[in-house]
Amino acid sequence: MAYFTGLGKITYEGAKSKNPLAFKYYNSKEVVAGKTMEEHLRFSVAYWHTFTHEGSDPFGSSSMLRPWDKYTGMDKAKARVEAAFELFDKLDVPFFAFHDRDIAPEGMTLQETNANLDVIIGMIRDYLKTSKTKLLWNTANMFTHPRFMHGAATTCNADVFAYCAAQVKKGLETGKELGAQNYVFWGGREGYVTLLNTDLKLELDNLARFFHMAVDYAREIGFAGQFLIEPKPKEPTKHQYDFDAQTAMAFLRNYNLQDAFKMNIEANHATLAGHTFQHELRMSRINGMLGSVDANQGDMLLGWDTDEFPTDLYETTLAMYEILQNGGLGKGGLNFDAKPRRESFEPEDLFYAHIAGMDTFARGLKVAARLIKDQVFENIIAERYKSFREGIGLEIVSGKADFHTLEQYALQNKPIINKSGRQEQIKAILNQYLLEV
Ligand code: XUL
Ligand code: CO
Repeated sequence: MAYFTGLGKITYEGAKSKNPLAFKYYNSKEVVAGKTMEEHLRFSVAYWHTFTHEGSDPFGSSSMLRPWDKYTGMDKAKARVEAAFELFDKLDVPFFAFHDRDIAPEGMTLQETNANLDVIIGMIRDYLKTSKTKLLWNTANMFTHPRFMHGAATTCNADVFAYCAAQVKKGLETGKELGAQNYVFWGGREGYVTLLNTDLKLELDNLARFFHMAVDYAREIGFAGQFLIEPKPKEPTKHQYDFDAQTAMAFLRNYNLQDAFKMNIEANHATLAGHTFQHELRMSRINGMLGSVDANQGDMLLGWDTDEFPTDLYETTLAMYEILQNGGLGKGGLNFDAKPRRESFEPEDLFYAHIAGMDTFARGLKVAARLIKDQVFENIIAERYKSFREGIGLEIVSGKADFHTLEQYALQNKPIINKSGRQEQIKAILNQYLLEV
């Protein structure tokens, strides 16, 4: 049965089109820097925002009008799968992503919960046989139910740790069965609220134990997906352990997990950590750990995770610059971890929102490709750091210098001459590229 009646396939009509239900910049087959847009961008629909989220916020109840809401329980879960594959097809997106509890409701016991899951997994598996859309990643929701109040793998309650292990074990089996390209760990409850009642060392050690068990089990069952950690500094927990990319990468190295994971960088999580989106992407990239992206944006006037669809060209351009410099996202993709605003409650808003996000990233890709082709930032940076390619700078970076030789050099009292960083001029160049492509 059709859920988005009256809405057809969304096609590319070009920048002059006035049709709100058409792509203006995303032309899936168009080749940019040697690959099609579809191959570069690897868009993914987030099941939770698009099919499960009902529009509630801490002050208000559901606002979304959803054609599957006439059903309840497992019937609603099944209707959502049908609607999902209809939307994937109409938007022509190559991927989607879900949490276990997005796709099927919990039962009274874990057995019942898993049985509910199995029904929906079977349905999704059947759709995947004919659909072009594949599973980018799945994950476990270990934050909504009150059992996770003290944490999931970092709980003070060993029974909860065991429950989480069972949940992720099932998640890895699900990922294998549905051919997931990745498996995500986002630790919404992995953190603490006050150190006055927290064994910080035990919680971190347990988190590492949990990850090692997951790696071992994936290997045991032959799950070939890439493991991803999704950093976020806070919300819902006051201090989350995977605070930002640098913190998460240091944690992985401390516990010898660095070869088994990459980062899933979310734009709004970056800004909550006091970073730019580009900072988190760059930090992951230069460490060889940029795996995937949750593509959204926050609101600079609000202090929480607003999960808006990305419409800021400046941000998507700089994000695509990092992704292109990374040689692409490999098994990762651009997952729209984003929801239409509570007041954009009609079903077609789901289409407008995705079209806006896809067009903004498509345009960002083209601008970024031109910036790289012209080596704009590379030339600026090479010039700025040229003192490290000759003389004393070359001795420093080639490991020949030490404090003795550097002191001797400094004692020559040669005049130190700095040059302008030209930030404003560089931003004006970036604007030229943004406006000209
Ligand atoms: C929460 C968030 C999650 C993860 C998956 O802020 O981003 O939806 O992406 O658990
Ligand atoms: Co996310």
